[in-house]
Amino acid sequence: MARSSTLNVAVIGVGRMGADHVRRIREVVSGARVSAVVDADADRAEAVAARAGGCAAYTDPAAALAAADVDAVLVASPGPAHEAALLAALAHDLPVLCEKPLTPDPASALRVLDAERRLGRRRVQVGFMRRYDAEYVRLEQLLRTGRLGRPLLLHQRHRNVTSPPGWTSDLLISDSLAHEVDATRWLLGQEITAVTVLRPAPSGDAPAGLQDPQFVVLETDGGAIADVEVFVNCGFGYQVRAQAVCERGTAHVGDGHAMVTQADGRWGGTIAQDYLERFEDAYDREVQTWVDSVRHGTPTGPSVWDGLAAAAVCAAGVRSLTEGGRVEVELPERPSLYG
Ligand code: ISE
Repeated sequence: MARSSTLNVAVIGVGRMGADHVRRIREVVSGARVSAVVDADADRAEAVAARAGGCAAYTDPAAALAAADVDAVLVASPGPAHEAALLAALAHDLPVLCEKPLTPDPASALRVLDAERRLGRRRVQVGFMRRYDAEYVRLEQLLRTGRLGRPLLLHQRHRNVTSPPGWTSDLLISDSLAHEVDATRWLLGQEITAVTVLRPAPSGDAPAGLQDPQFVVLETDGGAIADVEVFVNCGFGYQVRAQAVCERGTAHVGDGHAMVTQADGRWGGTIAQDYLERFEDAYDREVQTWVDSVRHGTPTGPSVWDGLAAAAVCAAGVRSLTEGGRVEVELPERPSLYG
């Protein structure tokens, strides 16, 4: 693709997240346009394509990727559909931004990694958006300077208002905790070696049978310990926080009080209700950075290796949840392609 030309993006999966990315590419991001949308629901694909204008609707990802005016792919379909979409995109040597999880399990993530390695260059970026959130970026930069000494502990919180219908206890790990798994690896610059999932008494407000909340302990190869509360029916807001405890100080992000009011004998603010609101700026920055990077070469954000590492940690987490106890993470050697 010529450097100056507009990037024609096919968006695969136009449910809530994918439709928001279509809007973002149309209204916020520069240097790209949506040339195709794909969804198993033909009516939904048609409706999103009509809103986007100048865009074709497909139900079959393979047909969309074979179209002449597709330079890049954004995958926002449900996790189990990612492997097929990623392998098809890599077969066409197209750059991809794939929503998390890369794939739902390590075996399929490894197949994607092998396909990218065969191409010999990075084509895929994984949508771990915390890496583009202004507060998280500041925390990562601070930790990297070493000014507070070594990070010893990382306390994280991941709360959703309610879980989607049919949600399972495993999904609190593979779909929600996956973000904190990546944030832990990125913030600390360390790999996670073992996972222990603890099961507090479930909330009476969670659907029957759902283990919610969960408390997860992650051990790293640098000797740090990270804990994560995952609570997806907290009822009051979407809250994602991290506090690093270092040798000479602590740093805390995620309170994000944009405005505090004081009136009628009270003070307070509002809490975001979902991830599209809480991470709106981060998503904008993520997609713009991806577009800029692929227009000039290869994606620079979270890689297939990061997606595989998250899948391996989550698989260990699901085992700990179901069998109990501490489970070690099984991760192959990091290939040189991923530095
Ligand atoms: C969802 O898929 C997300 O990615 C959200 O960021 C997360 O908070 C939620 O728990 C997941 O199910």
